[in-house]
Amino acid sequence: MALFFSKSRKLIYLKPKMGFLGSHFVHHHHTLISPNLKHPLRILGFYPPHFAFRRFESTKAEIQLNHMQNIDNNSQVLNFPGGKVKFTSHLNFIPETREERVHCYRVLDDDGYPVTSNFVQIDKEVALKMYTDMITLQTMDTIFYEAQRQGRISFYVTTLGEEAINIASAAALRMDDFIFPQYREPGVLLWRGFTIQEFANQLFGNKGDYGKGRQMPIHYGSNKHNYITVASTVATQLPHAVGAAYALKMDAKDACTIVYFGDGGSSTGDFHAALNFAAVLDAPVIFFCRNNGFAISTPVSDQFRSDGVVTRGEAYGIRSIRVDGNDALAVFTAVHEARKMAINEHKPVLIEALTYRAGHHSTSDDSTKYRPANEIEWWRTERDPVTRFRKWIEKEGWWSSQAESELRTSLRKQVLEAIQVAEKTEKPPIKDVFTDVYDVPPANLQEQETFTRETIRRHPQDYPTDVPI
Ligand SMILES: Cc1ncc(C[n+]2csc(CCOP(=O)(O)OP(=O)(O)O)c2C)c(N)n1
Repeated sequence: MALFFSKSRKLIYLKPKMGFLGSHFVHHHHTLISPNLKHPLRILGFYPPHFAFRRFESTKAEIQLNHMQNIDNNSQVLNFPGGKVKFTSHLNFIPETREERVHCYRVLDDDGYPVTSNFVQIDKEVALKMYTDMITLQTMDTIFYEAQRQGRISFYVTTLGEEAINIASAAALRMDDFIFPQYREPGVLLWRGFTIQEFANQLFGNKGDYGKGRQMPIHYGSNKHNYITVASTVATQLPHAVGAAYALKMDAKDACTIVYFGDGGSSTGDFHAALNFAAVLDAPVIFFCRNNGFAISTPVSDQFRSDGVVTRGEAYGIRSIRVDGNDALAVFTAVHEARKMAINEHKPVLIEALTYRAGHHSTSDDSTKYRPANEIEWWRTERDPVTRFRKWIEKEGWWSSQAESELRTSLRKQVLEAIQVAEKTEKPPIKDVFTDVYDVPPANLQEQETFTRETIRRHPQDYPTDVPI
């Protein structure tokens, strides 16, 4: 297809007769669809009275074309494919930011007092499980982190500062909903019943690990709990969650998917592809962004120029909300409502939870090298999500100092015992390195297995004794 201007400045459009690859052209004159000021023809100084754009010969294209030609002159509305658009004579560029940043929904103030009654009520039993799981998460983080420092495990990532996000979002979901985690959401798995021993088995890569010791520590996963295994590659879980959500919709399941990611993850191509697919497919997926201020050492000021991540929802036609990620009741309410919209209306929803990564990125990081120690301290003391939730349950009369110290003592014991058991449990056998990918292992894999076994036979002293051969 080619476009030319005739002497009368009418746009002439050469239509390939045999479809878009054809070489035989015929001339057509078409009615003007008044281009807006951004149109290249205007930039060139042309004001063609007639303009049309036709792609292929198809019934669909024909219908679209008819729509485009149907301008309602009275109301100055363009019937554009996808919906009507009003014309304007104002040369208004949409500003890059709003005058005011998107507000952040919260329920509890820093002292644990509800500032609104506009939230989903939770009963005592749920509240106490939420609090217990937050403390369990904290205790696991403290002790497993130490175990890494002692060289007993190779790597660890804490969830410090993001306990409310983990536990409250999990509490607002149902077991049939599928979880697509990044790596800082073990609390969701904990909420679903994954035991401290199961966490320890994965960290130590022993034969109790469902990944058979083939992954780095913290790459948890559990079929039983609808928790898709963590992938190191940032944000690859986003398109997966959309596909799974679409499948749930097709199967008319009363369930949705939720996908967690960080502010860093929102800069990947996968994020954008996932949001767009979810919007056009009406997939029941909750996009949960933990905006914790940093992607390792990259602060959000270097991550994006937009008002965080929440504003991106609108760009893709997705409902979105910003919540205080350190307020368990706000997180619970937002996810609870988002789940209803996702399932009942088949709508994706984007939640941006503002929080702070109060620990280092991982055991391979020292965050004091790129952010002030007093900033970390302020978030740990003044804005700690666990303390805030504790103040609320205490005000409700559901918790006491005695219950607190009993819980902490018991959990510490449980985590230490789990480590001892995990450490003593033997590793998965060597053969597991070579299984589970191919039904029949290809020749090169068989060669590698033979080579590994021969090498171990020749140098037994260089191989761990707790890996069965
Ligand atoms: C595709 C990809 N790029 C880079 C990395 C290295 N990497 C691991 S974690 C991380 C930061 C991610 O930050 P964010 O998404 O904000 O999550 P947070 O760690 O803050 O929870 C990066 C860049 C990776 N694992 N995968």
